[in-house]
Amino acid sequence: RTAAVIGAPAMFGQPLAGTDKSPQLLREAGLHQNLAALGWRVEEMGDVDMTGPPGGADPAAAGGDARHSLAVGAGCRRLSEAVFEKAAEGKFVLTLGGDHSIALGTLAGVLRARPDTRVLWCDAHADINSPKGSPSGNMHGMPLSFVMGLSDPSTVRGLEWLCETDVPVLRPERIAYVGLRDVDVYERKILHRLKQEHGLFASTMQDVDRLGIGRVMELALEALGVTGNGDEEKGAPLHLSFDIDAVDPKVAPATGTVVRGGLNYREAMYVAESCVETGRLGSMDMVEVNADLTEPSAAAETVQLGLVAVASAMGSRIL
Ligand code: DIR
Ligand code: MN
Ligand code: MN
Ligand code: MN
Repeated sequence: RTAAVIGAPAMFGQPLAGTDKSPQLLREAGLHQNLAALGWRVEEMGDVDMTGPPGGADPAAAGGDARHSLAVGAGCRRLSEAVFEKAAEGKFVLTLGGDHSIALGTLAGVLRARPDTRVLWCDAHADINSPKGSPSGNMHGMPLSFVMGLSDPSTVRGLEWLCETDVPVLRPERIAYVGLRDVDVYERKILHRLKQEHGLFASTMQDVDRLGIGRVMELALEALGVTGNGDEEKGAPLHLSFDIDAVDPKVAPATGTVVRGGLNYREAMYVAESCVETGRLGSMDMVEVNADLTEPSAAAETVQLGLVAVASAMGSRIL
């Protein structure tokens, strides 16, 4: 099997520089060797330009309620093309962020190539703010709002391409949250409504406390309809969007929005392991690692955690 590795060194979806360095740090930590050891043929696609629109207009100049939307939109457009191409070739698509705004690009590309895709969103945050509902205006808190058709991309400068491209909307039944513990007021309203009207699966850290990660992942994958049944040819593909801030800051300190009370090391690995065990996992994002925010040893530990989470999702096993 072939894995396409795509770098998405984005930083304009949030205010802190440094997320743009992660793709290179993950590669330097031994990503390719790790994947090769797991039996993958690795196709390195290099980094997509996530800096701004062609022509170089000041990315800070546009956006309004969606800050830096020209840069985020232009980068995600290029990223979605790269992801679409590799997904359409039937390859595993691994995208290295970058902040979580890149999921706008990866999901647009994956959904276009594989319209049946289900999404496991492992994150402390819900990332489903609209530009108006967002308290921060940071687009890493908004990707799902656009991909799920809850906000109109045609109203945001830089995102017009998303309506002009043939991207199916991600329905609420097709996304499951794990790790939630920091949800904004507007997001709560949305999640409650989607839960009630569509049976959205949105689990929180309280569910992990109560049920354990094993049962939470079982319920999440059941809700998505991707429980392993041995039939590799049939069934919907699964995408794992892994925000490193889902993991407790004691384990993953180098990230922009740390929230205490997160997944421990084994719980984080288990999320990845149970995704690959479905036999349906076809793509993954690893996002929000920011090595500039801590001292070097803590940063290296966080990069390493990102790497082992990727390896776990791509087949690494204890025995
Ligand atoms: C907050 C923080 N919900 C916002 N978001 C994120 O600004 O929208 N941190 N995503 O990763
Ligand atoms: Mn996120
Ligand atoms: Mn987050
Ligand atoms: Mn529905």
